[in-house]
Amino acid sequence: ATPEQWRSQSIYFLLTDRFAHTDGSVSAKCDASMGRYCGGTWRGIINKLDYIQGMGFTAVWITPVTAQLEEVTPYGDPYHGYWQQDIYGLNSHYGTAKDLKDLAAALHKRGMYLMVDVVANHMGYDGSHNDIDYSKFNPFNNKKYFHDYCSVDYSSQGNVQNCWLGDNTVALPDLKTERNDVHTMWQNWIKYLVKEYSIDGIRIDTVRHVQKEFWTGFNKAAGVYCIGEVFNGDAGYTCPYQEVLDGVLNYPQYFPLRRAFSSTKGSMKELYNMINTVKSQCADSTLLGSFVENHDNPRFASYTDDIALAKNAAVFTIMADGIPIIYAGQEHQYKGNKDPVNREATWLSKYNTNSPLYKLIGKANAIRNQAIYASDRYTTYKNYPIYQDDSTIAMRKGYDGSQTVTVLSNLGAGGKSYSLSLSNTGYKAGTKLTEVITCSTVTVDSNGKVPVSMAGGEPRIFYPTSKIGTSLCS
Ligand code: ABC
Ligand code: CA
Repeated sequence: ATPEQWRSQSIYFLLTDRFAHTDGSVSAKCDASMGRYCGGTWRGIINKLDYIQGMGFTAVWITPVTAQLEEVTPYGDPYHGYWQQDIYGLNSHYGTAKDLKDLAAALHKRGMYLMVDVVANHMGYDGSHNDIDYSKFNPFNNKKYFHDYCSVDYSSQGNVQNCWLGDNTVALPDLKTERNDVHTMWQNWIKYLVKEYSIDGIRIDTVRHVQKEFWTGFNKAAGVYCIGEVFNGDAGYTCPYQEVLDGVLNYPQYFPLRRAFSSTKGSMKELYNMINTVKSQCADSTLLGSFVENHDNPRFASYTDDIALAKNAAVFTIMADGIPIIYAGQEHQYKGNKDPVNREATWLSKYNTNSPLYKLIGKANAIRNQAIYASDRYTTYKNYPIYQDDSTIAMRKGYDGSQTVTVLSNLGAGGKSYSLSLSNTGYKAGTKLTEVITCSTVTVDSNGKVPVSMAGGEPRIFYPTSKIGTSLCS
């Protein structure tokens, strides 16, 4: 699928090993701290698509599918998929080629997309850089395809690109991506992978560790939307990667977003400012990936167990610019505080569809999906922050008459009740609006202001009642 088509999707991100067993077991043990395979499969995902679609998601991003190192390392297994050795083989722990193809087909039957994570920066090896047996890698079966060893030091970009991630326990041999043959081998592979497994989009790992020029050709060869991981909070550093890839994960937004809502003292101003910074520095904020959790960072609930704060963070993620990404387990307030314990198995929640965040995420995705359905330009309108005070932020997205207005708070569940009279929403005086969290209605006043009642630190999302359709709030 194209960038244009991806703009309107909403992504559920999961680690294949941690999402679902083939038999749907909810009692299988999984102690994330062990770093071992826990038994999730592609077939397991197929059997749980109702659960994912029930939250309004339209796409699933799965961790890498390639064949991995086979040993049990001191860090455990490559259950996450980032320690590959054979890029043409599949990780048999997740199932067969047929299972993966069936997953794509099952998603497509529902009108959903499959996004697959890929790594082009490195291979993985059980041991130190001195011990590498290069013949184990396919097709990069010779030392000549790799940079000489040095360990990454983030103070120099050349070093970040040409030195090795990993360590002496698990080495991540760094490919000589500037070689023409390596470039061609990667392009041939990504073309093959996308076609063979009917993949709709690609998430690219460790993008900042490969020279920018590499990605233009790689993205083109993939022929589908590519979103790169540039793990850096500085928009000035991260945005330029959108000149070589369709999109990047919105790490610049991630840090202020997490800080704004992870305590009642978080800064709304910092978040407000970052919305504008990203809009001005990135080529297209509507093609970025919006998230507040992933498998590399502490879970949101490890900072606070306040449910109202978690709701506001999730609603921001979904209603801001770009493609929302929710990390499996976020809907159950999982609270693992770092790699590897932030990779808890989803089945341990028993796939509870009544959890407050499961329902809230479902609602936010539903109103976003409805806004997109009602106006095909909804997603290209750039999120406009219209109001901010010490504990509130309000933002508008969508053209006149079909815009959403989202009002968020970080007062938390104990937050006082207060009212706002909101300007700059663009709604005409007299318009009837539905607030979709409470399913109540308000009328825009004669001065064009929207009366907003905040309470208990809960988020608010407004949308014209005439366009809301029948499934929400009826
Ligand atoms: C394993 C064990 C860990 C153990 C570790 C040494 O080895 O599990 O317990 O501590 C995979 C696995 C990991 C595994 C690693 C290494 O491989 O998932 O479990 O850790 O073997 C991607 C993936 C990630 C994956 C890899 C490797 C890359 O999402 O899951 O890890 O294929 C860097 C990379 C980034 C990478 C991330 C984990 O490390 O750039 O691609 N993610 C700074 C740097 C970033 C750096 C980050 C974390 O630290 O700038 O480049 O990311 O190390 C902000 C700044 C940021 C700054 C942050 C910390 O602060 O703006 O720039 O990030 O303010
Ligand atoms: Ca590199």
